[in-house]
Amino acid sequence: MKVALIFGITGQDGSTLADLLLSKNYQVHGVIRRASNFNTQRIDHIFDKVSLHYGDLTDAGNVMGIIQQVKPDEIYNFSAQSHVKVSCELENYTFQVNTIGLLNILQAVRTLGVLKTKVYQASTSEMFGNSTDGSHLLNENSPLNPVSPYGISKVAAHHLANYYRDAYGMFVVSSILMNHEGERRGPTFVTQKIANYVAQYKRGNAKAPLQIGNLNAKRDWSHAKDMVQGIWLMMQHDVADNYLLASGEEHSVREFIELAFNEIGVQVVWEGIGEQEIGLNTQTSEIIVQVNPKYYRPIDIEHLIGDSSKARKVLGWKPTITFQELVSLMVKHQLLT
Ligand code: NAP
Ligand code: G4F
Repeated sequence: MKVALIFGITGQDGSTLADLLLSKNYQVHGVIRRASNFNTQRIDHIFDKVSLHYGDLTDAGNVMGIIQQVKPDEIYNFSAQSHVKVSCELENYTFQVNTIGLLNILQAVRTLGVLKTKVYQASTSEMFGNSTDGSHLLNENSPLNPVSPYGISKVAAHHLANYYRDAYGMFVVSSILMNHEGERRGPTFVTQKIANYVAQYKRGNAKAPLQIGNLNAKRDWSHAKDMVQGIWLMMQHDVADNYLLASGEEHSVREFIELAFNEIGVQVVWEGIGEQEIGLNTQTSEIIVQVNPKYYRPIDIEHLIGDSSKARKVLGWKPTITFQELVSLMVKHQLLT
């Protein structure tokens, strides 16, 4: 039985990977943070099947102690201050968790001399910044031009992963993940915010129009289940390497909103431009979407679209859930909750 240790098991990806690893008969350990309220909603259904350890990635001694105790075959690092806009306000903290946090894992594995332990790092398409205007696909070799503290912290971590692999021969995989969402997505990311609003609107509980920032930003959106499948495959490969996972399609926030409302039989028509833009329910002329500059970022990424041909060729990975299916799954899930 393989032993896995998941940092960030309470998050979208960590909990989704835990389900996958349990289905493959792993012994699964996860690190959870002490919170003033329950933070285990995403793992409540497997609570008796996983071993949980209190921890925090910024506490090097704690990280070392957990790794020494669990002796994992595979460590998956999903822990992060993962919100891009929040990183513009919590700069220092974002680096402590996203960069120093990974360093704490790498140093622990090296110091403990458990060099056969494989380490996975969740890197991100946010590292590319505005490297493309959407006219070409980003891949593992594309330039990294991050435009947020989050992106910069993840670039440093990505380089640390490369360094530990090259300098010490450790099995360290860093995957560049394009956006991925799903039923477990955090409520402050744009897709879940939209899906949640649409369900409230359907129930007649929406008190004001959906407040939204940059409608024209385009992202390459996949489902988290497809991503964790690719992540697991990377960790089973003979050689540690970096892989980019993507659907290869980009869609705008505006398209996501239109499709989400279509799920409840509402068509959206747009009027106005910039901060004055609104979305109307075509049947009732009611304003259902309103641009709110509060959700703008100091610098936003306008296009993200990826080329995952390396992962498809080497790992045999491909996404199975389309963009349309993703939107539908998320809205249906919100309608049930
Ligand atoms: P998420 O839902 O925000 O989960 C983040 C996890 O990190 C949570 O379990 C959180 O614990 C934990 N965490 C935060 N600070 C921590 C700390 N100081 N010590 C220990 N744990 C801490 O993120 P996600 O969407 O699953 O993403 C997983 C990883 O992939 C992240 O590293 C993210 O940056 C990266 N990524 C995500 C995407 C995407 O589109 N989802 C794309 C590219 C890369 P709490 O539950 O207690 O908050
Ligand atoms: O959903 P988002 O907050 O995701 P973002 O910034 O792309 O980051 C996510 O994907 C990254 C991978 O590229 C991950 F590394 C990161 O951890 C996270 O999972 O925003 C998506 C787009 C942005 O352009 C944003 O400006 O939606 C735009 N947007 C428009 N209105 C909004 C809103 N974003 C949020 N969160 N809230 C809004 O009201």
